[in-house]
Amino acid sequence: MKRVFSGVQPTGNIHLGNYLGALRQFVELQDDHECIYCIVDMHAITVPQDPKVLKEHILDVAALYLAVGVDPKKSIVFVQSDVPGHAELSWVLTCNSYTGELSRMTQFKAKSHNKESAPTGLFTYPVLMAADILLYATDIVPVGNDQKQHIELCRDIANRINNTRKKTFVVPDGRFLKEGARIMALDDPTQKMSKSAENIHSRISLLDDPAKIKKSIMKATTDSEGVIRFDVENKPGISNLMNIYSVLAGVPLEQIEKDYEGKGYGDFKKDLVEIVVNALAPIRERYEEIRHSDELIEILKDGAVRANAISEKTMARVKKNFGLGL
Ligand code: ATP
Ligand code: LTN
Repeated sequence: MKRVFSGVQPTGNIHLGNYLGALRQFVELQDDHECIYCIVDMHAITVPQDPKVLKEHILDVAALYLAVGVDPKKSIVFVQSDVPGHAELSWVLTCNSYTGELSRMTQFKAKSHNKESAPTGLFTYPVLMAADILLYATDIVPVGNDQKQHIELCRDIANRINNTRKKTFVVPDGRFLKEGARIMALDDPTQKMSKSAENIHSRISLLDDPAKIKKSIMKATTDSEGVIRFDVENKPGISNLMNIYSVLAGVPLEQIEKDYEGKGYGDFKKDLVEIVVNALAPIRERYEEIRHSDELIEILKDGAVRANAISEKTMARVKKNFGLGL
């Protein structure tokens, strides 16, 4: 069985983009793959975090994993900082990555704003991500499109080490969906939907109530043409909404165009509200059941033990191939 690894940061507001781009794949893969899903808290501290809030967000993401359908009987679910191998391997990879290649990462450029005071962790973030993946001899990494560059870097580092030393790592492939891989912000369809955007109506969080979902969708930016047609370049707003509709309702884009011929954005948006509300209702319900349960803690503890056992094998091989330790 091929091994799958992915992670989500516990930074709050898990949104429809995270779900359609990444989490949906997590569930799809778990029947015929060995899946490992991580809550990457050490990635979250690349920007300042309140410790109490971070703790809560870790449990929020864990509960959301389960609420969307990740099954702990089939998949390993755990918290990154509970397995020391991530930090350990990250240092070894840091010594085998180039400042030049890290300087080219667009996420770093976007988040550091060219500031002298940007945390070094923000710069080396993609190396920690590579460590997450390589630690588990991962074959497949299901993520949204925005992570393509980071996956490429992970492959480059793995190949570089494999080619200059004994073969140490499995070289992973990213898995990106065709539809839903890049959900855009509702208030500005030129930007990706993001957890950190200030305007709460730019995103639909998985735990939003129906009134908030309605407000965000009815306010969503479209265009003045008033025709429901998929055209990302000229009509990014309505195309983004059509994308969400298509994936959640399982209706092809061409069919949506036909169904809404002669109708306006108002009609389309009203229907989309219903589709989104119905899709998220069972997720919210399951989340409420599990979020404050002892079961959740037990699942994470058990996940950490199982993840650690796999990671120790990789670290033993890495130490041997690099001549580290006794
Ligand atoms: P931020 O939005 O604050 O930049 P993030 O949501 O990108 O954070 P993560 O929580 O680490 O950061 O992302 C989890 C997963 O969701 C990743 O696989 C990422 O590619 C995917 N993802 C994030 N935003 C989108 C989006 N707008 N559309 C599709 N997938 C997305
Ligand atoms: N950088 C990712 C989160 C992440 C991740 C990973 C994804 C950290 N480590 C390992 C897949 C595999 C992001 O979405 N921002």
